[in-house]
Amino acid sequence: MDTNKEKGRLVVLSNRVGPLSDSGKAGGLAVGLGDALRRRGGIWFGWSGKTSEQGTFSAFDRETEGDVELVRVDMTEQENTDFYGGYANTTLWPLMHYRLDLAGFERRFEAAYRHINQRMAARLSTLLEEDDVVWVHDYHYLLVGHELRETGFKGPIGFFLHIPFPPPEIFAALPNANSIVRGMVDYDVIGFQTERDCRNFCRYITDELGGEQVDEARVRLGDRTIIAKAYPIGIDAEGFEKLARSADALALRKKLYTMLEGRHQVVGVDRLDYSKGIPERLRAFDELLQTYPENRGKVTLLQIAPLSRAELESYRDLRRELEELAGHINGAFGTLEWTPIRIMTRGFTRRALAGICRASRVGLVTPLRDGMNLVAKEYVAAQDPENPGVLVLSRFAGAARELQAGALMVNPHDPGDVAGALQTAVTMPLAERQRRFETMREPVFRTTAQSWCADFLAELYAFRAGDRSGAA
Ligand code: ADQ
Repeated sequence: MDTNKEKGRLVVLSNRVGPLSDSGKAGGLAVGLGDALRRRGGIWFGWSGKTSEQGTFSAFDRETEGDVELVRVDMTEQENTDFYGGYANTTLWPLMHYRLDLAGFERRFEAAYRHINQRMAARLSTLLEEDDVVWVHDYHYLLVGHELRETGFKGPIGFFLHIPFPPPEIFAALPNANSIVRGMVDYDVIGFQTERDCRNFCRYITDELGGEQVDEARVRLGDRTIIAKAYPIGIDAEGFEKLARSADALALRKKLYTMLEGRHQVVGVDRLDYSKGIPERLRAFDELLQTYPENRGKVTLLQIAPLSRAELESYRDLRRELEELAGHINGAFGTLEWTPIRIMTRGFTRRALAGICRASRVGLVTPLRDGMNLVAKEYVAAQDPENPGVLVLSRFAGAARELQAGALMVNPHDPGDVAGALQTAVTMPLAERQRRFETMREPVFRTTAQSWCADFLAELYAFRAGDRSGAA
């Protein structure tokens, strides 16, 4: 990457800010963005995670590290409930994951969403300089680009959607869907996890709004021509591999091996979210024990599922369902020496996660729908090349595109299919495990968090104010 061509500070807006330093806590995304910000200098702006009476009018909370400033503002209690719990996670999240059955459409949610997008853009605009390049992240801020243009900002604005974009037939169910998509066209570059998501968005523009697909990467609506492309996100693969080989991870592995007493461990790591297919996964594990009884007493499922959005009913229901299911399966099959399923809802350090992945014979990643799924890539990066485990992967994860040649691909809705793949995984000979691992290792180490950032930003920086092909 030629950084000389990339003049201007980088300004990032995302729901949560940081951490910037390589504290061992930063996930791939923070590592990638942190690198990019440090290289160019800039600002990372977002919500403080706190509520206060002033809300988005609160004083900036500013923290400086070298040439990078982390800037945060609060929200009011009401803004947080209606914007974050409401439109972002009750309306958009289920809709984008093809779950119209779970989506709630309330007018006050949409009003709060438009208000917060406008407020965040207004606050951000007071920090901007003329040469800045702005990169907005995720479904919380679909309209910030539009609102920034209203403040008069003329520099390039990019947007990356971390979650899927559903087919137009689904997205059209959103009240005022047309106005949301029209607002998105004020971004100059829109990045998606997969070509399918990108195609769905472009189809919305052409089929629902009468726009035009100009070429593979560009779409036109009215007087705006923008870039819409897939930029699959990756992880800090070398960093994660290093963590998996660290002395701490090794100590943890030894402890796990002692506990397992020669049994195979299957691991699942997911935020406790209905998009991740965790109950379906437990049912598949149940089916494994029913159909292939030789695994009883020999295979354990460790499900790490940190609580997420616990203020929403659908998430609380999910937790209850999981606990019941695990209780039922453990009650039916467990023995004094062996508990079939263990569920842990606490957070782990990245080092511990890397160690757990390396100690697990199978990585079970079966979302019903997922933008990418970084856990699939982390599982691969953590493996011991001499004795690697097997990845069982949902065909509905964005990661399927890059990993399908090496993973055992499954339909997460079909417990028989997943149980069959688990049986294949626990009995797979070493040579085949190694061959499959090598096939997956290549894309995981090629498309990383760092290269993802660099590719997206190269496109965005090329789109300087004067060259905005869509500018009137
Ligand atoms: P998520 O839905 O959060 O991300 P995922 O991509 O799997 O899903 O990322 C989760 C991250 O959290 C992983 O790095 C994982 O290691 C970490 N994690 C999970 N459980 C943990 C625990 N108990 N302790 C510590 N860390 C834990 C959204 C989209 C995805 C997309 C990403 C990135 O839904 O589809 O891949 O953004 O774009």
